[in-house]
Amino acid sequence: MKVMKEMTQTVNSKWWQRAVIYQIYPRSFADSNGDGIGDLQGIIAKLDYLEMLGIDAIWLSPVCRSPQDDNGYDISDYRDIDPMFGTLADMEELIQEAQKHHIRIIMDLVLNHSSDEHYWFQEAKKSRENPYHDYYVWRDGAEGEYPNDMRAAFGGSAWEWVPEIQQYYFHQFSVKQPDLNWENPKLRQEIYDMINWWIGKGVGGFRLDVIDQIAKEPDKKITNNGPRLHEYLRELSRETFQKADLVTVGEAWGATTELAKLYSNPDNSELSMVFQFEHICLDQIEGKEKWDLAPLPFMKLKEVFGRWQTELCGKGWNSLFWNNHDLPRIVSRWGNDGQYRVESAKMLAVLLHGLQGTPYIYQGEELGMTNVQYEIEDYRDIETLNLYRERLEKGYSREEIMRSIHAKSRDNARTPMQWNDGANAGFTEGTPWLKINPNYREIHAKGQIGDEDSIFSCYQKLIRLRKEYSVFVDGDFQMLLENDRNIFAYTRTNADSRLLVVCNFYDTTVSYSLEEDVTDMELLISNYKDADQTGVLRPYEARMYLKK
Ligand code: TEU
Ligand code: CA
Repeated sequence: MKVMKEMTQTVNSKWWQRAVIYQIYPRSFADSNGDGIGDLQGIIAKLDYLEMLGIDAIWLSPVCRSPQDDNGYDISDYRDIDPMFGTLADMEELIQEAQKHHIRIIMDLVLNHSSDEHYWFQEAKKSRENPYHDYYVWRDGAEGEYPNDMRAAFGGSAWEWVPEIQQYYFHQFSVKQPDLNWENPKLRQEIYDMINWWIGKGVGGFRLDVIDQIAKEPDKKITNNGPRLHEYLRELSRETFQKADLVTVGEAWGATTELAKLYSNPDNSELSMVFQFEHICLDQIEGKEKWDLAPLPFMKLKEVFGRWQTELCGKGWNSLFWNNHDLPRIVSRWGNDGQYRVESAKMLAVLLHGLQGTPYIYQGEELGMTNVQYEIEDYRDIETLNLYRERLEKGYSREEIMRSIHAKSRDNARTPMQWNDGANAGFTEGTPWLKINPNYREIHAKGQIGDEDSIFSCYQKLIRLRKEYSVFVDGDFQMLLENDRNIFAYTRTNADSRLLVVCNFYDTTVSYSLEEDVTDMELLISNYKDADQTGVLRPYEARMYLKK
């Protein structure tokens, strides 16, 4: 009987609901040819490593042809690979080789904007009559008189003057990332054709960059969640994604639980799920920028996670993540990257992987890689460099700016992967494009593989458990110890079993009492060797129990 039940559940869930997805930032993962930049052959050489970890799919940050103004998020040819990363043949090889390792490749689609070096834009700026002109967002005006005061995410006005045609174009990100005009059905069709071409190459899905910004209406100063957004998404999905069994995840900074239920409607009319950022935006001064640091409001974090878990249950699907290529390293952020680095990295992993949704691991997270504290000369990220300049001009002190950069710079996530304790951490035989974190002599993959107490092994085990027990996928979430100021505790329950997760988020020992009787439960995973003492949690202690 029991076996039968497990089987129906497996049949009812989608592959991407049972999956764990691993994000690769290609330029920082593995360099195969010594030019200091990671590449596709480098990834192919590490597929054994990824299979050993147990992941099901790779989300690959953009590898298409690009002038790299924003590290590939400025695409100049959607149907070719940037020579820096390899060739189209390398990409096809990666898709096939990954398949042999039971890993699917998820491509990063940047559809809100292209590079200004894309053929479409080169044409578009030639004249107002050019057939590609309307692929972008233009407004008349006079030089120096911006259409309005909208700002770009990387600083400066969101409008750029093109003297040849006496018009401004709109860009939500850098000047080299002109926004595409989704109101134009011809542009939309070109995008669908391109996506179907990639589907034909056997990719397993797509991550959609800033997808909630495509329906912008600059005259009304609307960026996220424009009125036509879900209409566009349904058309996009119908014309492309629904033709294959793909996973699709949209990046949506403006998502609320209500919106997420539209995006991830189980009827498959839009996307599989979205990345929402409500938890990510908690440690900043409210109403200000991410650089304006505030301590993490832990009670709020619990409330946010709890609400997303409850609201989306059965009505949508969560993505679960602490990190990506835009965010600081979680162990340095909400863990402890000093004395308790190992314990806190594992605690954060256990907490996240027990929740309902699809977990994402960002490269190096499985090793407990940390933030860096470089001098400004050593940063490469356009957002960081612009912020530094802008805040100096505004009169901030250097110390204050560097404090923000050390805490929040995107380059924290982008330092090269630490493979071993040899030269350049085994990342490259040349000079790395971004300095390696000096702690690579202690923190590296080689030292963790096969060590059952390592962070790597903890991630490996969490992935294995997810494959073993359906309760990870479909169990109902219930928050416990709601008012506890140190502990995050919850259960997940389905017809077969029940998971209990208790995590101490802080560096002090705390006690607790639960109604749940753990004496007849199996301790599935924990981050201290002798974890038999109930009612007490040591610094960053995490335990996950199972009752069958
Ligand atoms: O990020 C969207 C985005 O809003 C971030 O740039 C965010 O503003 C910033 O990282 C945090 O302050 C996506 C990509 O993930 C990012 O790498 C790109 O730079 C951006 O879109 C533009 O394509
Ligand atoms: Ca290379």
